[in-house]
Amino acid sequence: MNMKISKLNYQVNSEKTKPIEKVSEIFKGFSVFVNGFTDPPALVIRDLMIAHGGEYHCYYMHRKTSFVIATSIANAKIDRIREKEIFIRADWITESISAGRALPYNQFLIYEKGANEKARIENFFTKTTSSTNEKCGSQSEIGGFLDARNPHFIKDYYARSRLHLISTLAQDMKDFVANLRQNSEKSTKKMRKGNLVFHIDLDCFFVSVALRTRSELINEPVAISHRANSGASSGASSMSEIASCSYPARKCGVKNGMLVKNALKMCPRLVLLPYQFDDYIEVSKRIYEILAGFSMNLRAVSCDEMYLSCPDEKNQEAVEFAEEIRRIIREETGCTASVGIGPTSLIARLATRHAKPDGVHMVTASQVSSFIASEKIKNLPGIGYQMMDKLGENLETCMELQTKSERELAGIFGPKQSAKIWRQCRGLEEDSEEFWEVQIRKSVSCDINYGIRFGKREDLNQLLKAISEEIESKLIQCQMMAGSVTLKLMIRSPNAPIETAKFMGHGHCDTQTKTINLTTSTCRATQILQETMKLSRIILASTKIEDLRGVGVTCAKLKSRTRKDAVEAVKEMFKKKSDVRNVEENEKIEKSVQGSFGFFNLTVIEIGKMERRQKLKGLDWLSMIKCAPTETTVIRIHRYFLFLLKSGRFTELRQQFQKFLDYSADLKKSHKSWFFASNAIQQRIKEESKEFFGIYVDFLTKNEEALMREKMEKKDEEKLQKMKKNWKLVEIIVEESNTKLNKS
Ligand code: DCP
Ligand code: CA
Ligand code: CA
Repeated sequence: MNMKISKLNYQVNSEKTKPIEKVSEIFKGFSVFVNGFTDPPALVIRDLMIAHGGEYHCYYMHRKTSFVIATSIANAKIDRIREKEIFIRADWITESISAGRALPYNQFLIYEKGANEKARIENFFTKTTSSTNEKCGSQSEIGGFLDARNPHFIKDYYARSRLHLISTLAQDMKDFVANLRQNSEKSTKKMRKGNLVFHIDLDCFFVSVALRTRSELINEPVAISHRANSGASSGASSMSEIASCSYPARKCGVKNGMLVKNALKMCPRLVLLPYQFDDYIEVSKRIYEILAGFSMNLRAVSCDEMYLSCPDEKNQEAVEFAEEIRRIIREETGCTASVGIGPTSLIARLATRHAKPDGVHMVTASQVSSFIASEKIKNLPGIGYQMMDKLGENLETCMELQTKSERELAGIFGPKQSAKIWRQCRGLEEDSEEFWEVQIRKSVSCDINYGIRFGKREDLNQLLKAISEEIESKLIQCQMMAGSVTLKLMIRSPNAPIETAKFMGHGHCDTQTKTINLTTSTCRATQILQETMKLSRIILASTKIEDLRGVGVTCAKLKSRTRKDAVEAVKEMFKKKSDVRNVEENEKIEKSVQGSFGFFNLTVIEIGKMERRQKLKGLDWLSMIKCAPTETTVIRIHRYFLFLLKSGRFTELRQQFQKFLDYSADLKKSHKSWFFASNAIQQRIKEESKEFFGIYVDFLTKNEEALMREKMEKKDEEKLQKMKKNWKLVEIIVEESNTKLNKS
């Protein structure tokens, strides 16, 4: 066999078979074997190698073939790789040719056994090192990726993990809704389900976000995955999963969660696009803000899905209302949402499937029994594959399930579950009290079970420090203090191999946990670190640090911070930032407040439904300032900017306010008295930022302020004197508006 292989390899490389002009000798002594789809494809690689003095092998020859050229490597395959088998990417060839020499292969490495864990796992730590990585030492950054010894590890781990992002976002949105309702009037704290429930879910969320800037792909089969490529074929061997796919792709049978390679088999035209994590966060937050503007009776489900209950909505107006929600979401985020409406959350959720994509579907109370009859059993919430399996038989629709008595069901699922299923398949399942109650976060945690190969105690301490900091920022974000700290360590089982099947994975482990109850609650990283280090010493007393494979910290017994705690925390944060940064860098500081406090105080201002809707769309101050300022217009404009300030939308505040000041100083665009009114409002907002955030949030940069002053100086001095009378008046009005606001 070896002879045959050698012969074939010889034939391919001999110039007789295919005369290829030799242009250089840069690959002299190197040979490659191509595995799977690559870019450039195998035939081009063959010609390139031969033209530049190298060899192309049709078969892999152990210890003879220098490199295997591939796009990626399946996790399962890593186990089977032999010594000296080196997997590299095809761009080693193209880049070497353009460099005029064979470049060191380790820059293009996919996997090399042993060799100091030079491997790079597909889907995870890609070669593209960020600028932060580059600064780090080489010990914890091998072959261009980070392991848990690197201080940037957690950030990197989270930034690349879509599942982590999805679960974090869902929890963030629950916190948002909880904060909103706890801070708002008593009536909304205890929410009662209304007579209609709206279930809102974005259509192919990740794809919708991607298509906002790629309108040419709107009717094409598109999917989001880690292995994004402009040409579909290069992803064909990939083991990546499809996170989200467009509706045209679904027509070919592609589904969310499917492996890319399978999806490409079904739909070779499938266009793969990369993740846009930051955009998902932004759109998700915006949608929640929009919906909170309609009703506080909100239940967060995930980053793209929520329930809204409207006690006062009439059937005939409900569809109109749903269309209004969809219109605003579309206009403000560029994404389409579908809405299902029903008398309970169960029916609303099932109705959404009929509304998709980009539609509304309503089921009235009188339609429930006929609607539910034809619904599929597997679409009922809580019914997974396992339960369908238990059910056995060929039951498909709820009507078929209705033939089973409660007793029969109890025999299969037990008494509690069967009662629920019995009601569900008849559409009788009502929302529980808890369903509409505030969902308060019970714990905050950070678990790392990847990339952990420590050599000394200090490595673990560094990771615990990073974890504690991560938890601190989470606690601040959700305005909670923790009363207990739990440390979970995963330790390699005595009989488990040191090298795990999944590269840098945790393999088979024994888990040990220890909890400590705190005498006073905390959100401080320093204290969390102190406790976890104590706990780790206890657990590791009889274990080697080299056997550690996973570290997790959970802070529980959470209690809400008071408003005072929160303001303190903001101050603290500014103090921290100002140590390292120039305080003048307003932009950055504003961002950090925005980032850490998110929606923090959206609710401090209680405003009516209509008004809130308007504020979210933006106030039409442009037309208001055409006439002389009145109490109403000054109050409304002031409230609008205050709203932006308190909801942490500083960038918008800055832009809008600058425009407002410019226009107010322009006699063509505004009534003359607005010049003073706008200044008074600016002053007031500054004061309020101090009251609220503990510091003056200067939402106009120095330059902009100087410009304003310049403009003012250019104004006719005489006119100014006349107007000064109005100035006092406006100040009083603004003062009053503020008092009213505080009372309301
Ligand atoms: N998601 C993911 N992996 C999955 C399922 C979902 O990464 N296996 C992400 C991508 C989705 C988002 O979560 O866009 C929302 O999930 P949905 O289940 O709501 O699915 P889509 O929004 O993509 O499609 P649909 O129109 O069916 O709601
Ligand atoms: Ca969705
Ligand atoms: Ca969803």
